[in-house]
Amino acid sequence: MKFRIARRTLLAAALSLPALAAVAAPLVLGFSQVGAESEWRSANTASIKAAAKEAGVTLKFADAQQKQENQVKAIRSYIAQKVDVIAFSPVVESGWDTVLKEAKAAGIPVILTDRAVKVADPSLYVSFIGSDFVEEGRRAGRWLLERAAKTPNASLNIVELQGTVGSAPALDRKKGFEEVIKGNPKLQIIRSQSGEFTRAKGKEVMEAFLKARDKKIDVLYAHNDDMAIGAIQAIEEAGLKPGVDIAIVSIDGVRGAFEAMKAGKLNVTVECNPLLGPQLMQLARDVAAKKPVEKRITVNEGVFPAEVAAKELPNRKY
Ligand code: GZL
Repeated sequence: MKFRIARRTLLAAALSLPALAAVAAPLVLGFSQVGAESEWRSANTASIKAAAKEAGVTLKFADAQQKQENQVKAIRSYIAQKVDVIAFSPVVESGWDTVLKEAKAAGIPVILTDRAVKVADPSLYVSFIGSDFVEEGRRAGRWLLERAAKTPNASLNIVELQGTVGSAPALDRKKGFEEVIKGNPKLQIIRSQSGEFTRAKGKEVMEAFLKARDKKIDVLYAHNDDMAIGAIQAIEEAGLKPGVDIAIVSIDGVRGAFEAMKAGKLNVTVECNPLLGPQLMQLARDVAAKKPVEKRITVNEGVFPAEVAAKELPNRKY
């Protein structure tokens, strides 16, 4: 009798093995995030966390507080934990070759999200999913060209709040904007400085721009909405009307920008979509399953002038 039960138990166990094997262990994704510097970043983090939960992916998440050394530490810890895939949004473009070589040597594929890196060997990452920042800068420039064309003979002095020094969005948004306005005698950038993508620093730098009274400021070009919102406070405290005395063109398309446009304090925002979570989870699964993936995946984005802000605001997802 005993023998028969044992045999039946063994048989049942043997039959269930393929079923067990079919329910593979959840994918483990190690993610290093830039920080929590802006509304855009918060929406990006929320999208990644929600998508991981939805996809049944085990997410290990680290906030680097905008410091590259913290991202390198986080990537090294994911290598030590032998995660299946590593993904990160690199705070700056350079300085990644060594740690990405360590990930490659450990056989762990790396996905770039949001921002790009400059590395000698592009095989150090399998795919980069994120916006085209040069095009975002061009879109900001094109909006200003159209506005300038409506104000005949006016020459417009532009001040520029750049993003984080050395970051792909700061470098590329500057490049795209200048590509469009160059050669136009009516448009000149008279001052340009980093506001580090934050409201506080954006306000502080705009205050300094306003204090240097040598040239009238007609336009602010901000590399993200958070710096523009900080600058709006500085402009108001200087007794000027943002969006009227100083036209403001910005990038991201966060809720705060739509509210500022509704209030007549911001003139246009160029969308930069932070909701990359679902695409990242699918990409991580495909990479883990060794399926071929696109090296460069971009996201669709629009341009939202103040005239459409009120209508659009209820539709915004971030
Ligand atoms: C752009 C992203 C930038 C946003 C900022 O994809 O890297 O970083 O424009 C954020 O708001 O801080």
